[in-house]
Order: sequence, then structure tokens, then C-alpha cells
Amino acid sequence: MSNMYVITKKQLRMLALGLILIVLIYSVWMWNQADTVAGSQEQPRIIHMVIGEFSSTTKSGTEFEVYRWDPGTIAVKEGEAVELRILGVNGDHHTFEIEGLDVKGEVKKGKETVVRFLAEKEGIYRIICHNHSDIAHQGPMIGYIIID
Ligand SMILES: [Cu+2]
Repeated sequence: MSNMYVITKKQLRMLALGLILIVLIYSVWMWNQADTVAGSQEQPRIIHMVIGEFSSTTKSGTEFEVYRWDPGTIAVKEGEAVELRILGVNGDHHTFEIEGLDVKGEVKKGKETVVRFLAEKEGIYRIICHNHSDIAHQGPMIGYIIID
């Protein structure tokens, strides 16, 4: 009696194929695990905004303009960590604050400003640009953050 085994080329190919399949299944499983981690509460909700401008001319020829947050209203969940990425398109600079959230910053033309906050308490919070706060100063440049 001999304990020798003969492995054919076909069996080797099947073994290699089996190993590749196992590695593939493991990779897909790990990929799904990574997605779960990325979607957890550790990661902030990222919201992109831009600063744009409306401009017009009256019948009498008076030009006027208003700077705007776009989108003008955003909604987040209570308890969420939030990251706003605000790109300045129109206007040289905008010094802003979010009332009631102790968030302040400045957006400059062509630059992205990133601010983070925790949406701790339900409510409607205004994001106000101090340079363009009313009609007399190319405003009101006011946006709304709904925490629900
Ligand atoms: Cu402004």
C-alpha cells in the first residue's frame, strides 16, 4: 500500500479557482464591513454649500444684487455631527455666524471654508452673513439650518 497521491493539472486549477473565490468573497465581506463603519455616527454628515448672487436691474435702471447661501435651507438630525463645506463663488468675503450654535467663520472667493458643529438641540438656526445682513448691504444673506 502506498500513501502517494497524484494531483492532476485539473485538480490544481480547481484548487486555485477555489482559493481565488474565497479571497473574493472575503474581500466583498470586508468591503461591506468598511461601509458600515463609514456610515456610523463617528463620521460627520457633510453638507456642501456655495455662496452665489442674484442680481437685477429695475425699470428705472437701478442695479441691485443679493448674496445667497445655496442651498438656503438645510436639515440635519438632532445629535448629528455636521460638517459644512462652503465654497465662495460671488463676493470677496463673507463673515458669518450660526446663531445659537457658537459657530463663526469667513468664506472667501474661490476658497472652501469648513466648519463643524454638533446638532445638539432641535430648532431652526439662522446662518447670517454680517457683511450682507440686509437690503441696504446686498442682503439679506441668511440661510436656515433645521435640526430635527
Ligand atoms: Cu455675505
